[in-house]
Amino acid sequence: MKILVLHGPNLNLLGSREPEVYGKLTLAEINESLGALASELGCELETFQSNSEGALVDRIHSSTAVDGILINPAAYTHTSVALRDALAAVGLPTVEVHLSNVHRREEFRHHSFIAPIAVGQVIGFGCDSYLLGLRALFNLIKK
Ligand code: DHK
Repeated sequence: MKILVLHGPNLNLLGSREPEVYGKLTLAEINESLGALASELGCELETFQSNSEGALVDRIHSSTAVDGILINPAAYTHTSVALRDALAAVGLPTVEVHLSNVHRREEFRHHSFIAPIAVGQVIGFGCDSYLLGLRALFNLIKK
């Protein structure tokens, strides 16, 4: 089983970016924790971060040898029909995650274009959102 982990814009700055909102872990540290959990579960992971909407869409299109997608679309969550359409087009089970609880934040973060095509969301638990999301996606695909 192979799972593609996608990180959206500005997540490359994790660690130094608004740590009171997004936590102190860097993206490399989050990817490392995901890698450790993937080994424990016995699945393969591929991780990709981009600040560019088009690059994320292209990566989704080329996800042919992948069984599921774990995505933190970051700001594109609230703006991107293109990302949502790309995920719908490939039709892979998708779990949406967020480090912060977007519903406790500004109104513009309350709407997700991705949620209606995702199997589920895990939000508000920092790095654990990713780990819980990976576990849930793995269990779903395994069924
Ligand atoms: C990350 C971002 O960059 C924001 O634009 C989202 C999300 C929330 C997060 O909590 O992981 O609104």
